[in-house]
Parts: sequence; C-alpha cells; structure tokens
Amino acid sequence: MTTAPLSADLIADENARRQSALKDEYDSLGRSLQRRAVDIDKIKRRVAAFSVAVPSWGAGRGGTRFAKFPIPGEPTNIHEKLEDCAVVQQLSRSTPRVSPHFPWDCVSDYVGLREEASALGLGFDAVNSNTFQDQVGQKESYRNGSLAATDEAVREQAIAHNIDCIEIGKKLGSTAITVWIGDGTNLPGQQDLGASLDRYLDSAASIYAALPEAWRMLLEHKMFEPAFYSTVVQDWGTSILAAQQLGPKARCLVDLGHHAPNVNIEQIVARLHRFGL
Ligand SMILES: [Mn+2]
Repeated sequence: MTTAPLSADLIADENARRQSALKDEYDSLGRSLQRRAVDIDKIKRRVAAFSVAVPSWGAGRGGTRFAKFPIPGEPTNIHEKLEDCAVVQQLSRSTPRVSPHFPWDCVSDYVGLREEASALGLGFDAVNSNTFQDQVGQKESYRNGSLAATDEAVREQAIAHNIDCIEIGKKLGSTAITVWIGDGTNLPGQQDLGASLDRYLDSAASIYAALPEAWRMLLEHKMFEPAFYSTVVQDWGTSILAAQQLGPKARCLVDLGHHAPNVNIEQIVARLHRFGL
C-alpha cells in the first residue's frame, strides 16, 4: 500500500484525455519504424526497463554554493523532497529511486526514512557525501581541501564523513557512494600536483576499505570549480587511474557538465564502458 501524492484517479483521468492522440502518434511511429525493419515493441521493452535515480537536490530550486532564488512550494527537507520525487515517479514511471546527499538530507531515523520512501513507491540509490563546503559546528574547515588536504586532521574528518554516509546508505538500502571533492589550487606552485593526488588516493582507499560487499564507489571528476588553476580529480584520466588503483568496486561517474567545451562525452562514456569502469 503506497501513499503516493497524486491520486490514481487523477492520473487515469489525465491519461484518458490524451490516450487517443498518443495512440495515433504511437501507431504512426510504429508503422514508420516498421518500414525500416525496426520493431517498436523491442524498443518499448528496452525503454521500459530503463530507469534513473533522481538526486534529492534536484527537487526544488537547485544550486549548491551559488545564489538561490526561492520558488513557492519548494521542498525544505528530505521528507518534502521525497514527496516531490514521488510525483516525478508517478508521472514518469521511470524514476523509482532517489539519490540522497549528506549532510543536507540528514535525519535521526534512517530506517523510518526508508519506510517513508517505500510508502511513496520509492527506494534509495547512491548516497552522496559533501566535503566541499563547511557545515555548522564542523571541527575542521575544508577551505584548503578535504580528502587531498595537506592537514591530516582535515583528511581524517573527510574520510569519517564518507564512512558515515556509507553507514547511512546501508540503512537506506543504497549500494553505492558518490564521492566528489572540490579540492584544487588557484595558482601555479600552490600545491604539489603529484602529492595532492597521492593524498587523495590514500584517503579514497580508506573509504574504499569501508565499502560493504556488492557496493560501488563512484568517483566524480570535474575540470574546474571551485579551484581555477588545478583540480585534484579534474578529468576522466585521473578518475580512471584512481578507480583502477582502488579496486573493482570503484567506478568513474561522468557528470555531463564537468568537461571542457567540445569534449566528446559520449566517447568518454563508451571508453569507460569498454573497460567496465
Ligand atoms: Mn556534478
């Protein structure tokens, strides 16, 4: 029994109003594909099997460290975000999972949160850690980096946060953690480019060691931002080197918005796919 926000009757009524036009267009498409010897049912089965996770921060106004312009009715906590994600799932039937972000989505009872999501017809996908901004009451600052920081106490704090996220994910039924760091430099010579990667790899190995069986660690790269001169995990080259060094549970996560102009992102994904990364 689910408690989805939209009533089944409302969706059925709205669907019924569009049914005949949709059928007309679908049948036409089917005939068009048939003339090219393409079976529409075969495509339909593949599309039906495809699903994506909605990031919890995708509900609402978005934005991270940039200015945020409020909109009426935007969700203010994970409970309201789940409701919005449930609406997306009800309307699309292809987004059955939510990818939460911590500490933004922290609650006191994760077993309860999982039940709440389940009642909305949702499950949880990869948990996301956040060491790219300081949180209220946090002991060490990430202003000079996190997993690759020169200060060991900062690295320890960042590692512990990621392991906390894994522990939360276990309660939520997640099987992956996404790690993106904002570590980098603004000027040549500000940091040793080799040593900073070594520190990142050491820290990442500590997180990797805390992964349960069947979990994955998704490494996200980003060319620039917030650093202007160098970013520690700046492209898929560094990402794949890190994934290969960490082990088979590590994979490269490709954010379409994290590359230079004119970069062929499809080709990057094809290359990573070819090597199972
Ligand atoms: Mn991203």
